[in-house]
Amino acid sequence: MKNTVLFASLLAACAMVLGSCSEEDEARFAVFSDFNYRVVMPDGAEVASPDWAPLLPGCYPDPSIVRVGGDYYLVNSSFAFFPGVPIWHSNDLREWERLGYVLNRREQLDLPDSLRISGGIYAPDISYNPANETFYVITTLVDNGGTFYVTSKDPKSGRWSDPVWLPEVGGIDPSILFDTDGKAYIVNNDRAPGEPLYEGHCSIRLHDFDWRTGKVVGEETVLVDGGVDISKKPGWIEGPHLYHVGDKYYLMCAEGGTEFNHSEVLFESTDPKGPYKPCRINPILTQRSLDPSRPDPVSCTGHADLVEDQEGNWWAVFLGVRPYDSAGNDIMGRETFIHPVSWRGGQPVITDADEVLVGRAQREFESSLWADGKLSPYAFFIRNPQGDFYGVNEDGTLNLKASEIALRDRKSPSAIGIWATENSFDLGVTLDDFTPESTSDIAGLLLYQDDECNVVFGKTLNSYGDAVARVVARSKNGYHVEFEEKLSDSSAPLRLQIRADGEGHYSFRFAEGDGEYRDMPQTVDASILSKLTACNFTGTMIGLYASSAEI
Ligand code: 6LW
Repeated sequence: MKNTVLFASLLAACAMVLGSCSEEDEARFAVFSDFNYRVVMPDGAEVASPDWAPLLPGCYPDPSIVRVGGDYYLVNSSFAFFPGVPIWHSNDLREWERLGYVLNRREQLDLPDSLRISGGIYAPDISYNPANETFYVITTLVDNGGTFYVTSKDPKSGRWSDPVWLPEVGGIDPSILFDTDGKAYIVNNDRAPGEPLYEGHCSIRLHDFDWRTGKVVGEETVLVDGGVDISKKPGWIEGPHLYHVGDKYYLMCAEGGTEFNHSEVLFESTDPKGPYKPCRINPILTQRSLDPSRPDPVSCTGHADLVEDQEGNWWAVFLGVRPYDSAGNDIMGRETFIHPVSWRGGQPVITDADEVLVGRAQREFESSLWADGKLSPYAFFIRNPQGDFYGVNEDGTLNLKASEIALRDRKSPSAIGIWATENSFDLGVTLDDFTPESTSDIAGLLLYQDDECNVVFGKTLNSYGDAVARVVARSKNGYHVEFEEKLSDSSAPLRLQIRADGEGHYSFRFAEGDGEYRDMPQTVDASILSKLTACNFTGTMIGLYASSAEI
């Protein structure tokens, strides 16, 4: 009786919030409350230095930044997650407010079933055209359309245009320079000019961009073939940004690929279309020559963008990784860092050749998934969500439909999450109501790297029909581990908690009603979700999952 009454009220509440759950929608919902994510500072850990370590904890790679007056805006890659392109605002480069997402409408971003999790949106670039007082975000929808841009008069409004596609711009990592003479240029990574001479042989190309018509005009120009010194077979020249400073044009690129060999390099010319020559000091940022077992490392640094503050000081934002072990395994993926820029001999330099960047645990960064009747601005879904499968209720609970989509289906499962921001954290939620009817029904906490590499800790049934708390951990190469504990009261609220210990282990515990927590019998090695294992560009999504189709 209790469940029936509760469920009827939930349908009504859901209809009130979403206007879409209807009586005939007999799908079952899991009801959650008290989602909490707490960063657990390792014993003796120092809080990060205030400058940059990291600036935006969590999977926020490929940062691009622009300043207009006293307002800074910063965007990141978002791959096959929806909404797309996280956008942030700051007035001081220190404290950042999350504005939500640039691509927040289904018409702006099509992430179809089966799209690779590391496909989708790569490396957006945000810029501002004073001639029409308009912000531009240009990016690449990899595996489903290529290069496009959207515009807005006010990023704080959350209103961005529909995509304008630029099929002439190939490759990835486009960025726009609106020059002082009213002209505009798009630079991007693309394939090698001719036959590739080695693995990773790429080029940087330039197109004239007529912002009045929104079209690319003229022929493209190859600005860089290979990298700083092609005789050394430099791989993956990408992430280009063009700057006009004084009488010079600086072309800054990432070189070496976004793993341990990553770096940032710089070229200069007196003409936007070149010829460009490498600057005297290169690379201007890297940590690749350092001992991987050093304390608190920041590795894989590269893919930078520069901004000048109102006092004339220059800063670089760039991506870096804070691995939890010397092998380079990580939980957060590539995060955004910031560092002051010095000018040496007429060129910008981000870090000295021997400078060691140190990444440290951050204060709590984001602890809710929903509040005040709506999802957190950090929340996201896997690919485009299919219809309304969730509802935030007036009583502060959240309904999540146990859909017939499993994580392994490479579709859009019934899952909502945020990015893990530290190697050590406690993640918890209360499952107030969920009545599994088979061993395939499950609802609970999710740790997600991709369709194949993920961990679910939730309530389901065992083969005897008993309610159990079960952990299902899956990864590459057929890795599949399950363990469970029988529940004593299948109708009581179930509190679930996952702890990441900072050293690469996840532990699990649960409590029924107001009872004491009980530990699950095993732990799970975090490396099964590391981007090294999954070979992804992403970090670990932490959130909720419900399904009637197993995992
Ligand atoms: C990004 C490119 C890269 O577009 O990874 O490896 C891509 N380097 O710069 C996704 O982060």
